Amino acid sequence: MGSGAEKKRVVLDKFFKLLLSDDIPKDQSEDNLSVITERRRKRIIAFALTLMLAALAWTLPALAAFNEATDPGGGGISLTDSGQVEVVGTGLQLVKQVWDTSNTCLASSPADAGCNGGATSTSVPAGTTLNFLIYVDNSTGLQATDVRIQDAIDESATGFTYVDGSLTWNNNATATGAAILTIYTDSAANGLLDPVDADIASSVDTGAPAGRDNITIGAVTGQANAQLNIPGSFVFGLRFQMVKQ
Ligand SMILES: [Ca+2]
Ligand SMILES: [Ca+2]
Repeated sequence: MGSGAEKKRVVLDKFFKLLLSDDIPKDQSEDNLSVITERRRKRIIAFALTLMLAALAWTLPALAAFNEATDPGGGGISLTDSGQVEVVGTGLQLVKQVWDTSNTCLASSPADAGCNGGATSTSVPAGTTLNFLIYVDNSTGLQATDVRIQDAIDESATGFTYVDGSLTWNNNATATGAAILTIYTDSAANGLLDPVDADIASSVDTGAPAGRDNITIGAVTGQANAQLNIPGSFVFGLRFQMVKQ
C-alpha cells in the first residue's frame, strides 16, 4: 500500500461506491434506471443532511444550566453569566385544628408536632365548647388570589352545634412560619358576621336540623363572600366555636 494520502483516497472511493451502489437489475429499461437515479438522489440528500447536522452539533456551544442567562460567546463584548435563579411551584396547605377554650391545641390535620404531640384526633366530654382554627400559611413571595374554603358542620346527634357569631379572622399580621399559638391567637383579632355579606366568610343554615351548618370562606359558588386574597409571606387564619354533642 502507498502513502497516507493514497490510503485515504482508497477509503473514500470505497465509501462513495457504497453510497452510490445499487442492485442494478438486468432489465435496464428506462423505468428501472429512473428508479436507481431517484434512490441515489435520496441517498445523497440524506448524506448531506447528516453532514450538516454533524457540523451544527460541532459548532453549538455547550448548553447552559436551566434558569441561567449566559453569554454564548462570539459577540462584541463578554458578559458574566447570571448564575441560576430558582423558581419553585408551591401548593399551599390548608390546616384545620381544634383547641380547647383554655387555648391548648388538641388535634391538628395535617399533624403538627407542636399540637398535642402530633395528635390528629381527640376525645372530649359531650357538651364541651371547642375553638376551631382553619389556616393557610402563604409561605410564597406572591399573593394567593381568590382563595376559597368550605367547612361543612356535622349536625348529627354525635356532631356539633355551631356557636352563632363566633367567626373571627386575620390575614395580614401573622408572618409566615409563625408558631401555631400565634396563628391561633391572631385569628381572633377581627370579627365576622355569619350571613353572606361584604366580609370574607359566612356560616349559614342549609337545612334541618335547625342551626348553621355550612361555613364558606371567600367567593365560594353558592355561598359567595368577598374574595379572599392572602398576601405573600403572611398567614390567613379563621376561627369559630362549636359545642360537641
Ligand atoms: Ca359574613
Ligand atoms: Ca342546619
